[in-house]
Amino acid sequence: MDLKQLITEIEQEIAAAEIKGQEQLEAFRIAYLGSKNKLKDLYKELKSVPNELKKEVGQAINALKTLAEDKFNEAAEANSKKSSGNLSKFDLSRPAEEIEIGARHPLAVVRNEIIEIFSRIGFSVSEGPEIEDDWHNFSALNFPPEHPARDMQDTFFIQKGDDEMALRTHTSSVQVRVMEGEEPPIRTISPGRVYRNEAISARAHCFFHQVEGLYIDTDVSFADLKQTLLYFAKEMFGEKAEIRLRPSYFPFTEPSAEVDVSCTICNGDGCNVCKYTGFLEILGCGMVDPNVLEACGIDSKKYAGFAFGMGVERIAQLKYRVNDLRLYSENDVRFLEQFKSAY
Ligand code: 2U9
Repeated sequence: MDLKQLITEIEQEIAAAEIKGQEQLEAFRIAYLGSKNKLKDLYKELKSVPNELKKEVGQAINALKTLAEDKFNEAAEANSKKSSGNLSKFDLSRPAEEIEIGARHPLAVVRNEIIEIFSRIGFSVSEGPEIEDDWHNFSALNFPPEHPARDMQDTFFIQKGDDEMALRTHTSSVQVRVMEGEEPPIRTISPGRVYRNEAISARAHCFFHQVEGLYIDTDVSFADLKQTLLYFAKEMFGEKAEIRLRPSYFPFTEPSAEVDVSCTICNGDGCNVCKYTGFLEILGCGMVDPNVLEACGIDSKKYAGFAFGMGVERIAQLKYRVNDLRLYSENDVRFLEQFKSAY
């Protein structure tokens, strides 16, 4: 074996060793300075070196040992500097970075605001199932057997064993359940998700959110309904808000009306948001049809009631000027972040 060549190789190895961390430093120490280091083997080989060369080779191996020690010390020093240097980079008195917290979804913000407004005048909150039977979604609400809403094209139907169920098309079904289970006076709102079999576009979605209200007692009149809705409009859109009612038709209310609020952009002067009418449609309402009261076990001779329903997306759209319904369900943070200050 060419001992000199081996010495040169090890010399190069040591010189080239890049010692970056504590682990590499320890590996280097074991290889060149440990109890079974490579240099020891060289010393053993020295025996077979011819006498006249022993001195020279011995000095070369000694030089290797010194080289290894120097390299080790140098790296150890650099390493300890680096770690103490790191520590001094920390300013422990510096205030922590602000933690990014999420925001409520705009629909939740608006739903909560609607709930708050009606709780202030004594309405409770009722919730119920999203998968409903025909009775609670349609029949009890006075939908005739051939009503188009009962069609596959408008409603999602689900087979549950032998029973055909529907994804509720409105939260009126919850209020049917309340009337079946409670004696008047009833004063409740039901917020929740509802489903319609529609193609998704900027103006329609296959699901959306409603808040419906129901008030049943002796001597409830259309004037009570109108004043309740005026109170709601002013709380939601501001003291200047006015409402107007237009006659309409729903199977479950008689008489029925659609309610507009004075345009939140131009205060009724006319602008492109209200299409120069000065008003924006916000909800539907009416006096509960006596057929509905009777179907739910309430004596329509003794009691009367009003009901109303609104789309949460629609109210949020008017409050925040959202021009595309799809934004509500796309989870795009650029949209959602804009509601960080809302509660
Ligand atoms: C019962 C009896 C009657 C709730 C009502 C409306 C009118 C209405 C729409 C507004 C926009 C649905 O979200 S929307 O598409 N709703 O116009 N809803 S009266 O009437 C009821 C509710 C429950 C027992």
